[in-house]
Amino acid sequence: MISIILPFLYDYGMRNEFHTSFYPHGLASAMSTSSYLQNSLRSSLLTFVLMIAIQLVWSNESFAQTGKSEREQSFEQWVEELREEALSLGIREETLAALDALEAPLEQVLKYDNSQPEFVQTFTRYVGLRVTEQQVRKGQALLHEHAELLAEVRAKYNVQPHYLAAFWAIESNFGSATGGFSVLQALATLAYDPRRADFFRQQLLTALQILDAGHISPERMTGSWAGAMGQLQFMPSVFFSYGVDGDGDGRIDIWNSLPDIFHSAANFLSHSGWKGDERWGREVVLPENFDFSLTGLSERRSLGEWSAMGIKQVSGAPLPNVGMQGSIIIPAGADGPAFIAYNNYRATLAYNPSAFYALTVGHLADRFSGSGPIQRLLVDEQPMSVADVKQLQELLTLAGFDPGEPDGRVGSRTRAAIRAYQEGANLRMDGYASKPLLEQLISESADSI
Ligand SMILES: [Ca+2]
Repeated sequence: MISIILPFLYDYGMRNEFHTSFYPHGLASAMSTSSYLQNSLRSSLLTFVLMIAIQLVWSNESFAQTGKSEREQSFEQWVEELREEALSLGIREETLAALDALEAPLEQVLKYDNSQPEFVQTFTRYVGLRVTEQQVRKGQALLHEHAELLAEVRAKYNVQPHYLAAFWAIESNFGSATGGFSVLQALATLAYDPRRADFFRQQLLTALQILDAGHISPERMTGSWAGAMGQLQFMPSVFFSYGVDGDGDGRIDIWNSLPDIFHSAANFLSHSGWKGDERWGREVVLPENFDFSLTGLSERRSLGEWSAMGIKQVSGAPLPNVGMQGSIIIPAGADGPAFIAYNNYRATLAYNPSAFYALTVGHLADRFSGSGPIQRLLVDEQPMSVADVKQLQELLTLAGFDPGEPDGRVGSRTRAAIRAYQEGANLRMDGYASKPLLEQLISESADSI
């Protein structure tokens, strides 16, 4: 399953490197900051799979405008048909008794699924919610507490402990926020809903296979509203492909067993290309005259080349003289912080194809090892609302650029259109959708009338 998903996913990550989790934003408008944090913490791995599903639907038009909104088949008939398919896959009848407990589609799941963000998340806020002094101290204490297990996992999969702790922190707040939904119920709700039915039906059938193998009971198979499970927030297909029985009790339990949790996460990362003798990247300072069209994952150069352009560590020291390649990532535009991202940053995107996510995992891991905060975070950035982004897209179109359908989402096409506009206007080509850029386009369009 994952082998089908991964290339797609990687591509998605490459083209949407600044796109952060769509769902957490949506949740943010409906919830307090603390519950938002809880939810965003448990929505990263699920997000990557969801985003693929969303991408499929959003690639042409907003899904609100496409597809049927309701099935003609009743939920009960649909469950019966699913049961037949599961039986044909060899899932035992006694396992399928869990389907008897399914209720009609869960309103709460659909509510989360349909929630829309009002504002585009800023990098400062995203990091600020996830990297706090308290989280850093907690992570350090847990690294100490589980040092022996983590060393064992490192020896086997070549993934450093402080990174595993960072994934664990961001996925589930070290296991304390794993989501309280029945995974079967959540997946059945989303699979019955016609919009992304095929994707969630596959996840549901895989969840039934996991139950059939006896890894967990249906009652304890809990997760997010979108079916991301346990302390790692693995979707069923990821569990199925990468889950590991770390404690050797015959079951893979990513809900309760720390050996299973760390082995599974490290196994996934190892298969995603993680290198245990490298860092993820680091914050850097760009020279005054830097060519911002060189930012982004598609530009990959040796550290020597970046050094020759005048890029330095934030301490002012030169970049290390090692044979590694990196890309320059600017999550908040030309005025915000800049990072050089190595191979492990790319591996992190396999977990969740979001630059904000990958930078935050890397930064949190650095903090666990004693590094300081990000030096150049913007403190007073005005967030763009979704309506602002739509207006920006409309104005770019009027000015002869091609940001795609004005949908209020900053995707790769919108960034490319911004860069093209910036090039013509002799501006720094950071491709970043900001308020000042919007204001400039508004004033230009007023001038041209
Ligand atoms: Ca186990």
